[in-house]
Amino acid sequence: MDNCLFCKIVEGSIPSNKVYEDERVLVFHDIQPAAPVHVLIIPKKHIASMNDLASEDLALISEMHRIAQETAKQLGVADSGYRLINNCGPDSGQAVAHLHYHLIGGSKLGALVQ
Ligand code: D5M
Repeated sequence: MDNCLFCKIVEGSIPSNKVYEDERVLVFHDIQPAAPVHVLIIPKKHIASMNDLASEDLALISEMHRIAQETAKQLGVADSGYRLINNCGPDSGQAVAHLHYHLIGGSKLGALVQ
């Protein structure tokens, strides 16, 4: 998708600090970390938001959850705990219109809603 930041990261025209990659999913460090561990888990396919998921995407979403579980282990937060967050739409603060999960941990996390 033209003009999508995360599509450009998938293509490699914008660099990222990668943690995991396969044919369908990419995991990379968030450029503005909110905690000691903060990575983004994205599908390589452009899906604008959770609202745009189709039933054909359900296997992909399931795979992203399995990769989140593995990434939490790899980054050492599986036992201490972490959050897996999706922002969808303006009120959530979604800034990048390419579906992504934030995996955040590595410290005691504060209240989610202010
Ligand atoms: O979160 C979008 C997230 O994307 C936000 O935490 C910053 C992050 N971001 C923005 N640009 C980059 C680059 N170039 N690399 C890594 N991370 C990036 P949202 O849920 O849409 O508010």
